[in-house]
Amino acid sequence: MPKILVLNGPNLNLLGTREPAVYGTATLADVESTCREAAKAHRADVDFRQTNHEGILVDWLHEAGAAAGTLGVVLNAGAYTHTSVALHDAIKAIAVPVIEVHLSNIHAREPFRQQSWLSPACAGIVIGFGIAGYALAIDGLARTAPARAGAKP
Ligand code: CA2
Repeated sequence: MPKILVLNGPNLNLLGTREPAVYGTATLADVESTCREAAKAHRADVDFRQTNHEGILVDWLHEAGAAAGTLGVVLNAGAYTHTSVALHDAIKAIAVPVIEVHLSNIHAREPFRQQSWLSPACAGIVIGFGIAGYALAIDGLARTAPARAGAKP
């Protein structure tokens, strides 16, 4: 069965505990269920992970690039989105599509959140749809991955 790797970055383990006006009330476990449900419709498996460490996200992206049968990666890199050249380079370095997801519309927030170092390296972006954005990203990956196979610039 094809696999979709869903990677979550720093502080997303705290989802649902604070700032409901910005991030909603769903927890990361709810995000995982949403992803599994969305992937099931495409007969794909989900490998769902969270870390607070930038280098671990880099390692996981490399792992996705090396694994056979990975349809793509859904990545919410949290605050590393706005700082990490290392993640930009890792996304560029792998031949699987990476979809950047954000719960909130980062362009409608503080100026420091309006810059993403990841967007130029990603195959697609889903921003501002709350946890539904993860399902939209999985849907987009599953619909476009066959056409993309081996075609990442
Ligand atoms: O909107 C998003 O998905 C973000 O990636 C979330 C990150 C933020 O740094 C990005 O700018 C945008 C932060 C996630 C932290 O989430 C928490 C939620 C509740 C309580 C504590 C942290």
